[in-house]
Amino acid sequence: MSSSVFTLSDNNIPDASEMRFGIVCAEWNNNITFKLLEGALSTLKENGVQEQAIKVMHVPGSFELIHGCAELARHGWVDAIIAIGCVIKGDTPHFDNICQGVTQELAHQNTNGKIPVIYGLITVNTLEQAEERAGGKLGNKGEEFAITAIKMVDFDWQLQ
Ligand code: DLZ
Repeated sequence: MSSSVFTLSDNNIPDASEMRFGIVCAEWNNNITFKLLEGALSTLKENGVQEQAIKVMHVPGSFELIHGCAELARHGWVDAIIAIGCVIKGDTPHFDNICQGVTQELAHQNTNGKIPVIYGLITVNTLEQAEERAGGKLGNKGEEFAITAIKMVDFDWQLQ
């Protein structure tokens, strides 16, 4: 990997064997989002998360991540949620509307909700850039989302 690319440290990943996670994954651009989902799932399991401690929910598009994450959080069973989506820039303002809407609302849920919501929205100009981040030359960002989720649950648990 290029030294100019910043990556999350995977040192000192907390024990995740007692943690419960929700993943909300958008079906739009699922050639990308399902790879990110696979990366997140395998990393959670590699770090001790039990299969039955992960709830995966699908929503149609990235815009629906907002409602999906809010409802899953309200359900109360999980310690953190990973929101996975991929928005690829087109010729209309739709890209900006979706990116802004989802980003603001997930940020709002992070501030006002009880559990962390991990921002797994890939926003790119081209399909190639998305592929680079979903198992391509920049790795699989889903793995990074999973490690972030584990670290944030540990953060919350340290405050209890
Ligand atoms: C409509 C739309 C468009 C044009 N592009 C994307 C995209 O690149 N990625 C994505 O996840 N979803 C896209 N959508 C669908 C919207 O997220 C949403 O599902 C619809 O606007 C219905 O609310």
